[in-house]
Amino acid sequence: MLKFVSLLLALSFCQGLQHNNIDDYVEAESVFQASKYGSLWPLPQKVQISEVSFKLTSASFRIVDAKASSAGPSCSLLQSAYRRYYEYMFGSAKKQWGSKNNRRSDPSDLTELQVWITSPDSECDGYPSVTSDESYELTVNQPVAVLKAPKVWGALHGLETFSQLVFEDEYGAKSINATIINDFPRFQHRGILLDSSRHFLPIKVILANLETMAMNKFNVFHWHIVDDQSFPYLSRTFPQLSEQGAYHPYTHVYTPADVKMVIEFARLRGIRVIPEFDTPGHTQSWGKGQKDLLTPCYSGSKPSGSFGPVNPILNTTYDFMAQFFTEISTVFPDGYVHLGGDEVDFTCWKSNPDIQKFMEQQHFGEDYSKLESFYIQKLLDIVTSTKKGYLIWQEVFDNGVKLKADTLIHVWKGNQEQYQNEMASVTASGYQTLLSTPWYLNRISYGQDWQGFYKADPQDFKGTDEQKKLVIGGEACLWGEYVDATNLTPRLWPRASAVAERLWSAKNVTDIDDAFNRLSLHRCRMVERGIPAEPLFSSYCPREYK
Ligand code: CP6
Repeated sequence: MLKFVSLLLALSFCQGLQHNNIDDYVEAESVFQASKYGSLWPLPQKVQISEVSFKLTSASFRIVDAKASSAGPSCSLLQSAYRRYYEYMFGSAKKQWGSKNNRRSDPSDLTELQVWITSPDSECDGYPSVTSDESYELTVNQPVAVLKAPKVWGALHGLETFSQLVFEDEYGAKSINATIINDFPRFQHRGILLDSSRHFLPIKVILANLETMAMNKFNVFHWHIVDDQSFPYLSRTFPQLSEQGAYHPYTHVYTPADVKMVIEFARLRGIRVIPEFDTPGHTQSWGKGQKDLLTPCYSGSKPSGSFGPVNPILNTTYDFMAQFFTEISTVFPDGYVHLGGDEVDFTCWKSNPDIQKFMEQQHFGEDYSKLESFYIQKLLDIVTSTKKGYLIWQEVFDNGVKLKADTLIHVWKGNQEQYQNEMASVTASGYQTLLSTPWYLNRISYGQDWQGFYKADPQDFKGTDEQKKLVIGGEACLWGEYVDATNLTPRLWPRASAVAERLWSAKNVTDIDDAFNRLSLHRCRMVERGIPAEPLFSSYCPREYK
């Protein structure tokens, strides 16, 4: 009771919240306790759930455009979302979908969800961006439910929330409580990093991940597409990069058509695709197909035959980068690219006599981070000329590289004290920032490690309100050294869901017991939807053997 009261105080808009049917149902069925918020995940900003409930049947229920909506039948983004969510709620291949005959309706049935895009430009045919309006209002009442959103992006989130409100009563009939929800994200940038270089990730794994991201209201797919180990990106301008650098030149590559498919699948779910082409380190695979791109390492006075980071002293390097990033700027529609810049090893640069000579000419002394900055600054100018913004790992900021004011600094290193200090100093310099350090999901340990992910808050550091506003969100990272198609999904979900709620819900949504109860049900829902998400703890799912 105490917990309920404090939650009510914390979410003071929840007047009128009563004990509801979801509780009765769940308490009877499972070992975990029911939350007042059923299986909602991430928790919306404002929720009022009444004890009044309605039935939904696949025969009589439809999702339709509201008459006044600025998006009509020609908005295929919404039409395909209606179909997707109808199938999640009622199962697939229901003949009744869309047909008006044969609709019996009981007076207590909920028969329609009307989707109303209120802004004149629905953005149906556009791409989501960092400034997209993702808000929505959902009212479930008789005889119809109404989902109002300024843009399609909010409507997509509202459809997910609506589907999360539907539950089965003890006879297996679908029900929904009268509900009012007003929702919007706490942070604009809520990402997942997947790494397709250490292991090739088949397209269907990437698409399944995007589908699951939408269930968790994530909106950025950070595609760490290439790295030292392999170069699966098939470049039209430099096809030899993947011919020589992929694990296999035909089967383990992302063709232009594959990349297009990923971007469109993501767009239809309100997800941005930000590719990362990490340089000057982490580039061994680039060297296979691009002669003279990497620095030759020396042993004594002779080349050793091995190569280091990108060679920063050759004009040909910058000609290559200009052509390469011009292609990237047209292939990926998002306004940002991630340029990496992390973990540059200076050993090879130090061994090379031509680099040593260049260091002298430039008066860099023995400070190889100056050489790194020299390279990055030229790269940033090249990418700026392609009209893209950029994200970079924190080392680039740490080395004092001159950055455009709208550069996003991605914090990934250190312990809690160190990353909080880093967030403080990045924002004190006026840059926007993203946090990943506490959310390295590739790190596994025994027990409920999702609780640690859940407790981390990207605005917990010493700084002014102005500084806190520069934190635009965070990303959960799943680095690929120990992950491929066999284990990616259960390693990521539901652990990434903990990050999803931290980045979407209000700052004061921190009740770990309530989170456990909702997340357990959310995980069962992901499993029912065909996503092999691992369990949080000893438990069973309400419908797992049906
Ligand atoms: N690859 C690249 C990696 C990592 C980084 N960059 C990494 C470092 C430490 C851990 C996990 C991943 N594998 N390109 C750092 C941003 Cl624990």
